Amino acid sequence: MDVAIVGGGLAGLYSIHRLRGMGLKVRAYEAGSGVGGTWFWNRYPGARCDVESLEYSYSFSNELQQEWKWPERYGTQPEILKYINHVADRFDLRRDVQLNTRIVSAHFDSKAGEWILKTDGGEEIRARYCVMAAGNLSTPRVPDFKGLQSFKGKWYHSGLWPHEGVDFTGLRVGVIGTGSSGVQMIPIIAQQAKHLTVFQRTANFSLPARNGPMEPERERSHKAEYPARRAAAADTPFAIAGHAKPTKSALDVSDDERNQSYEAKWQEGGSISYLYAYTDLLVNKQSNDTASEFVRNKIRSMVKDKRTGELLAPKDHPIGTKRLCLDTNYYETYNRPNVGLVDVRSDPIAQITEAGLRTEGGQTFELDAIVFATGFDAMTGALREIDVRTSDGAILRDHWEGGPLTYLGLMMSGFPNMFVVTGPGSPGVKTQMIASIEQHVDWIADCIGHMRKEGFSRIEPSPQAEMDWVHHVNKVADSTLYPLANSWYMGANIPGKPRVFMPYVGGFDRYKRHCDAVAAKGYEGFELSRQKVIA
Ligand code: NA7
Repeated sequence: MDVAIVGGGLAGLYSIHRLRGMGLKVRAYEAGSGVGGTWFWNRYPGARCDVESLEYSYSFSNELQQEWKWPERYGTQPEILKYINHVADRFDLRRDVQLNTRIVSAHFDSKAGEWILKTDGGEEIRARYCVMAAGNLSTPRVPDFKGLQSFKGKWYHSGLWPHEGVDFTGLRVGVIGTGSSGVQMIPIIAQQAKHLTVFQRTANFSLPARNGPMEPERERSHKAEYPARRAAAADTPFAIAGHAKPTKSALDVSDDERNQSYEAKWQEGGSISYLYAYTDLLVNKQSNDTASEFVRNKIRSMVKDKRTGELLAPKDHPIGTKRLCLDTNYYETYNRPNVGLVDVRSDPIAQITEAGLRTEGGQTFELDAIVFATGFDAMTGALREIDVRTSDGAILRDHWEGGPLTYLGLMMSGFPNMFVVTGPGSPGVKTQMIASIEQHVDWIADCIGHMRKEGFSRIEPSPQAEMDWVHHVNKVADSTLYPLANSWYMGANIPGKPRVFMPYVGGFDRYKRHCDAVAAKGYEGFELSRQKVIA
């Protein structure tokens, strides 16, 4: 085989299509019993994309993007999964996907110039190249609470949701976590449950999604200009078109003008447009304070109970430095008589008990079901779970001991011919993800094409190029407000994980130009060789 692909989500599927189109023999290995990755696993109530559906879709086929009809402004999980399955069928991708197969190790045999992958079923796969398309938020994490095994009720994690769904009718439910997943599921579970208790450690900023049925005129005009809109998106930091580029600092305008502009964005719905209101919301604390305070005041005005409203108004991080959530009736849900909010920052969860949960301060809660919306071992979790090593002695877990090291988020020094799609050090999670996936996979495909044309058999970044890139990623992050938040971007949600800022936040546009320039300069920073392979 030419290329073994780990993962059958949006990245794995596009890798099959793109690489197979070059005449390469490829195969993707997917742990799930279906394709779809994130959208296969995250079936919790209310799961929905926070990027508009006309943007959050593949661009590689104009026919596909013209034909597909998105019923709503933001795609629901079932709708997106349906789309992914449609793509798998339309481009005949399934024949190169092996489902129910988890890759447990990947060893590079330097002499043979091959990656040898082992599956959980004991199968061995040999391939010249390995593409890691294993996802950024694909390793669900249940905190290590004492006593979980003793709990007599049922518990769930947002990212491992039962396919048959869960009916919470008449139950006393506890949701732990108020990130995007919690914020999406809480309003829906509240409608079913007899009582819902939300355990909040950190209040998150959330903006109204203003979801609704797709407006026919919006769809028509978007589709009429689809290729041009995709090109325009590639020229923006978030890879999303349609928002006027900001020209002013938030501090350059009067309070009235600023509040009017925030109000207009609030009414329009969507997170990117809000953060894109002024040039400096993510780099200047004083500017950010204006945007943060506007949302805090909205929260206070929506929640009737003053104490609850104050608890829900985030104060420990600037808006946008943790993933900004989008919601439908999140704050209003706390006005329901059957919903309560518990602050587990001031009184942390001590343990799960047979009957529910107890805090360190001795508060007890009787629960029939617990939902962990506690997030993922983000960005590095999926790769660290696989035993990646080479016959020359490199071990990925060691290489990343102090935080992930990559060049461009695409490759690691010492690990030849292994590519990562939207890896740490790339802007992936800070962008419209599918745009990043396509850009990465196209770059990888072009790189393999170049190697074949020039007769190279081996590529890896130089240690220096990798180090320079990691420094650059950190320097860019340090020039922003992002490091002020304890986010999964920083590995802060996993006890003991190195606190290193992982995504590249210099913008998709800058990053893409840089990757293109690296390729144009003969893959600057990479070591290419014509290794004599001993078969
Ligand atoms: P997130 O955004 O990582 O949110 C996880 C939430 O769970 C967050 O509120 C955490 O609080 C909370 N959490 C985690 N561990 C604990 C413990 N031990 N006690 C109490 N609360 C805890 O995950 P999501 O699934 O919501 O979203 C992931 C991404 O998917 C999202 O950003 C989008 O990109 C899509 P914390 O903030 O760490 O204090």
